[in-house]
Amino acid sequence: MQTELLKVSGMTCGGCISTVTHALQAVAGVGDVKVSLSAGEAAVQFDERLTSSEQLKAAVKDAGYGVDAVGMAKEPKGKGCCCG
Ligand SMILES: [Cu+2]
Repeated sequence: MQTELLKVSGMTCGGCISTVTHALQAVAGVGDVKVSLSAGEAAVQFDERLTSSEQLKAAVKDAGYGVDAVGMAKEPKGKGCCCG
């Protein structure tokens, strides 16, 4: 297992946290997921034999949020919040 820290943009409430958390947990091989709204980050523990950080990022994007690896953060430009 390894842990990837993703920078997630567009999260504004607890509903966003659960949307992102569930999207990541739906990826095969993902274990523990910890999403921080204030930091705009998701710490994802995953089995590198089953998935990759690219798939984790794709899952976050599919859920409607922006994502970047830490250190490559850009301005938020996601589709916006689950709560409008
Ligand atoms: Cu929200």
